[in-house]
Amino acid sequence: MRSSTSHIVLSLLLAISTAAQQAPQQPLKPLFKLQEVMIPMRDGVRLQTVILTPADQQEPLPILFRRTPYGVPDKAPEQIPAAAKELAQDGYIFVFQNLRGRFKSEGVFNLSSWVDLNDAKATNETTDAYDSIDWLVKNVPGNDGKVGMYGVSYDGLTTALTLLHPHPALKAISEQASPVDQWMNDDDHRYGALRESYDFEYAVMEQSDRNKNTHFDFETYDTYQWYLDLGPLSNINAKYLHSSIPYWNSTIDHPDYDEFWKKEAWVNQLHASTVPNLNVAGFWDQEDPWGPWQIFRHAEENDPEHTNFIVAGPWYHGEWQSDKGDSIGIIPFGGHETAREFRENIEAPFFRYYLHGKGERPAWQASTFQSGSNTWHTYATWPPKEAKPTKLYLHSDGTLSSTAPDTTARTYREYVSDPANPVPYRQRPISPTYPGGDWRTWEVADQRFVADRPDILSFVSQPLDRDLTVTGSLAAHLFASTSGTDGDFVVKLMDVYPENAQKNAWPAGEGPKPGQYGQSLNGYELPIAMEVRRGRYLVSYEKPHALTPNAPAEWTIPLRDHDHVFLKGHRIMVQVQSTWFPVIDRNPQKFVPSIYRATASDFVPATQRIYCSPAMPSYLELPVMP
Ligand code: PG9
Repeated sequence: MRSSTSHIVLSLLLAISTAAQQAPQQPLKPLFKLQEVMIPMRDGVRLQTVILTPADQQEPLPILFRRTPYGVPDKAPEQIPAAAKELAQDGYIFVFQNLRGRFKSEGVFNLSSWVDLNDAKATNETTDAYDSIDWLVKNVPGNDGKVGMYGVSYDGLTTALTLLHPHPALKAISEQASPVDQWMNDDDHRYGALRESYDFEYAVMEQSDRNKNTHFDFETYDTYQWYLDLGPLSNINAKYLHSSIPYWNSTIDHPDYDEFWKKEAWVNQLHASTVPNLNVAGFWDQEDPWGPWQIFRHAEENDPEHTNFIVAGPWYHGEWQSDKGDSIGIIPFGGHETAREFRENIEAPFFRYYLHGKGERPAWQASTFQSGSNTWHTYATWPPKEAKPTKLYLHSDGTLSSTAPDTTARTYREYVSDPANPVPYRQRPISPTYPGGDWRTWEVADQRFVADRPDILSFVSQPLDRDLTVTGSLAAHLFASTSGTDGDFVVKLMDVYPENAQKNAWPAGEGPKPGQYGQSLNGYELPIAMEVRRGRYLVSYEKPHALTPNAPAEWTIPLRDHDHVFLKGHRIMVQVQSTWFPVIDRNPQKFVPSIYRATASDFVPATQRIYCSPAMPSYLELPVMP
């Protein structure tokens, strides 16, 4: 599992062990001294911690600390991997710690973000970080009393949770792709719609065996087929897990946004930038694209010292810690090595300023690598004030334009959504989420793979006569109805490349060859933003309501923050569908008290309508830059 594609979590030092395999014949001079310790927490539980001190250390150094559920390095690195090169040059003592209940760390791993600041006796990821930092600055020889924390995803979450009660020695953090509220968005749900394959496979991975990361043993390679054959979700426990995975049990026991999930939503307790913090977000992060923006906005509520920053780029989950980051899927970044550039020009200077007291603090609040134009940008505030909300209307003839519908002749388009034949979220066969590599880039997959489905509506613009730059938060507003009493709508906003795009995108001799990956950039339908909403939660997240059959209702579907240029000659496309399987569980389309207790006969086809009339205009709202 350590090679798990999504988990850049141990990139810093696990990559070092990989590099060691390619070591030249001569034994290399040791770069670090490794020491393993068990650090006691306030309740007596001891956490397995590995300290890597530079072998040639000349002076006291700050500590860079990372807390993970995925395992710590077991040997000192012999080479510095790409992801750590820029940081290592500045000089740090690197410290890695397994969370409670993982590997040799004592205690129980709850897979929880719950922090009760009012309970003085409680332990959680905030107190464990606090106690560890306290121990480290008092016990690690040669440290200078300053600590930074950083990490991607779960390690980003443990980093971000320090914001709720930081130790005084913690001087800077970079929380990268951290989730904040697992019911509302990111890994496990999208506005209450369950990320079935992710939630299940992840819970199994982390809670089956404390000593390793476990991959569920699918009998069928194409997991689309496996989840379809599974039938109702209750079969996961009935047939496979037998209630042995606590996080999966909690998911099933708490379908709605109840106290359980509200306690997990730690970000609601954050109202200030309590430590200089550099948030990092990927626009195509297939796991945690939303949390970083929430942390940024919450910390922004009180930031008199201007220590709250965000960086975002056209990245899959953790891509900014990969070697180069010069493309995503077959989409090139115009010759930029965005991952290296991020680390060299943003991440390392950030820690250098706050931990070594050298260089400049960032002169911006937000920085992005903008897709489409393939250029770095900085913004004094996010979203930039110049961006103007602009509507793009869906028309009943399948077009998309800035003109509102004016016809009353044909007021809607419709399709039948059948839970027995759900739209695959990516090209089948769909391999298990981990450890294969294809999960990483599914969000940039050419959507032509679903072009022939009758249960998807497409709306497409004319080729653009000039570049259209979209910077800020996007949303879809649909007027929609279903013949059922529950249902989902998925909206996808796409950038459609011209038919001759391929030859211009990659330098001569580089890039995919015609037919490679079965794809070409010619006519490519690139998703820019995609999201789902579930009908039962339109009125209230806490208390689900049945929909009234065939009654149009307004659906607001947030599409998150983006920075993208739709280039001249490209077209904009919007697609609407009602299944997205198995990344999103199937809605029975008949209202039941809990979808997770639905039986096979509850799943029924339904006719879905999208309205495009003067009285009920469906549209996307885009923040368009002048
Ligand atoms: N996306 C993973 C995760 C983070 C936090 C909680 C649960 C899962 C990860 O890649 O670590």
